[in-house]
Amino acid sequence: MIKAGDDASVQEDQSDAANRRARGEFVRGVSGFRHAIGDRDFPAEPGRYHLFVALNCPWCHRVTLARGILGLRDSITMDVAFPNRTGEDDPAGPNLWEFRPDRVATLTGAPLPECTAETGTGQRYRLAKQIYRAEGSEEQSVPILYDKQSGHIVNNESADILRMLDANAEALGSSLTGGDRPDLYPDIADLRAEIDGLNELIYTAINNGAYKAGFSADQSVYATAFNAYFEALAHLEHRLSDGRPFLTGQTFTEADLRLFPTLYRHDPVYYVRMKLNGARILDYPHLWRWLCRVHALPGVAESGSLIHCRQGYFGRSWNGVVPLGPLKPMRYPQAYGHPELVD
Ligand SMILES: N[C@@H](CCC(=O)N[C@@H](CS)C(=O)NCC(=O)O)C(=O)O
Repeated sequence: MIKAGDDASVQEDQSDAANRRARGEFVRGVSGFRHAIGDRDFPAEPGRYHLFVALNCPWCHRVTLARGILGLRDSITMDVAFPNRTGEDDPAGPNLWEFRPDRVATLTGAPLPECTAETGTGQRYRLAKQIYRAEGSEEQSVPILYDKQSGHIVNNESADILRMLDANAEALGSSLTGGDRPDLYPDIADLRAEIDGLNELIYTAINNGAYKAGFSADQSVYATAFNAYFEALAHLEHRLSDGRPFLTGQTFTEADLRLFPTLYRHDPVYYVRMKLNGARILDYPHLWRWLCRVHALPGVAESGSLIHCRQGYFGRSWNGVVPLGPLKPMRYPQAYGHPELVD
């Protein structure tokens, strides 16, 4: 059973969550579907599994990255929700992920070509919530890994999904063989311990830390998250300062994959939207070169979309007007093609 477990690298401590939320702290809930490909009910087979994602969601970005990097784009189908969830006027209620390829994005003034209808269940549901309701669940989050054959949700925890796609890539029909397919979580005890340690720092201070800063309505909670975020960036900048290409050394691992979605969003989105204006990634030469190096890896660039990120993070807040910057030193994501910008 290949799963990431429920430690601090996967989910937040839920103790006293209601009071913490009442005091203005953003506390992320936990995922309830934790089956695994490889279980008796969910054998690893090509073409059997489907992903429901939103491209602005950094947790979904983990699984779209794994699908792309591991050569699984043809054997695992995927639907993409519109980046903005339903509004107050929606008959089904607000804050629900919607599969509406015709919906117009304020940023572009047109529908978003990556958005799809819901094609995984055969029911053509409008809302992700309906996929959960069919299982008797009140959850409503993305990503969702779905079994098209049994018509059941396998898992909705990105840390698990990424780990099980890596462990079952060959049996799932990866188009990459042997050395061409990265091993994201190599079975080497010391290296796994190092990856686990990085995962915990990156999840608590950076991936979820960004939300703790941007979505908390309490100055001291924000300040604690802000400081922890930039301390973690400084720590990782130092870790890369010995010239290693990736966080644990010569090879790209799960720790790199987990860090990428947040740093990809930092300069063009989080710097403004999450009030993380302590510095840009451009101000960290080693992290900038790492970001450009990962962005250039096969299967990475097409696994994300800054248009969806901008539309999603700004499209419903900030009176729906989406900031267009940064323009200097150049536009994003084009800037990720230029590691020399920090030379
Ligand atoms: N722990 C989950 C978190 C997933 C999550 O929080 N997704 C957000 C989108 S960024 C969501 O759908 N939130 C809506 C909700 O939970 O109602 C994972 O990593 O997969």
